[in-house]
Amino acid sequence: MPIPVSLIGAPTDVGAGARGVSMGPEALRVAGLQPTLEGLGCEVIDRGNLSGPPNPWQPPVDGYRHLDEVVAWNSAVHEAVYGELQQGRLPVLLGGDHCLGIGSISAVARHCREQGKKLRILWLDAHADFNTSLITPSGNLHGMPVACLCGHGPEPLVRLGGHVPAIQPNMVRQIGIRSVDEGEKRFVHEMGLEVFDMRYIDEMGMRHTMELALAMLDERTHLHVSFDVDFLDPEIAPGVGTTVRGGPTYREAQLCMEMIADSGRLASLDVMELNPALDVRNQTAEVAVDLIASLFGKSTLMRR
Ligand code: HAR
Ligand code: MN
Ligand code: MN
Ligand code: MN
Repeated sequence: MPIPVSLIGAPTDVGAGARGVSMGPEALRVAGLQPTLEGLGCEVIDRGNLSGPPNPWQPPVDGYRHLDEVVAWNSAVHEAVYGELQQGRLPVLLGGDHCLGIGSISAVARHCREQGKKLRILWLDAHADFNTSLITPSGNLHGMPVACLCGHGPEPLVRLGGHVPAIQPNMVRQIGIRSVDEGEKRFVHEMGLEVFDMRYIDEMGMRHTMELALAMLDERTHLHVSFDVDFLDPEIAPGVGTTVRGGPTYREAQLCMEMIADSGRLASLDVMELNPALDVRNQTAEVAVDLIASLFGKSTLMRR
């Protein structure tokens, strides 16, 4: 049976520190996301773009930049993602900045609670996105979604999905991390987040990393992948607002995606932080689409 996939565009950069990720959804479409997934046997509906407030480009207030706008966009994302899951479809959120992971993952968590499913979240990112208003160096909410989902953040974001906290830290595996702020580092440790940082991947390899990140999944597990494109090394993915050197190579990233596909449990996906204003001839969008193809089961040879 073909996998029913729904593409949902969320063209906003209200949570980011640089303008331009609002153009991410269209760049992914131009790079051929829909035909690529159809070529792999998926049945794809493009739902078009959500709408929400424009980016007012104001300084932070009480440690948060654009909180009202971020709440509005996340509410729209929550309803859209939840609606697709209710219809038995696999939502692919096209960001947009990573603050939208709050709306997306709170919807996934709500669906899992109602369906009695276990939830595993893979957070592929250069950043831990675990800041709070007290420790953020920027006030940008795209640096805070994991903390918000775990119950640490502004009230309207923390209770977006109706259940506080939306998730437990032990549901999350972070992979590729290499930029964590000082206060954030302490908070990640305090909350016991499981982080496979770049040093771990260097020393142990992507294969071993993914074996651990995907350990103990079963047929009751809903696997959500939140793919921040800045996860990738800037050599292959320059089109993001916050590049950090020393990320996974093209092959390491492919192996990561292939092993997730092999788990057979992928049930929802975010593709975030792609910034066409900083890209070179849409190459980062094309790399992202290549990797998403692997995530949906494209492989070089027949697999045993
Ligand atoms: N940690 C920094 C901050 O909170 C930068 C966060 C950048 N985040 C993303 N998403 N690009 O991972 O301001
Ligand atoms: Mn389901
Ligand atoms: Mn991120
Ligand atoms: Mn990031």
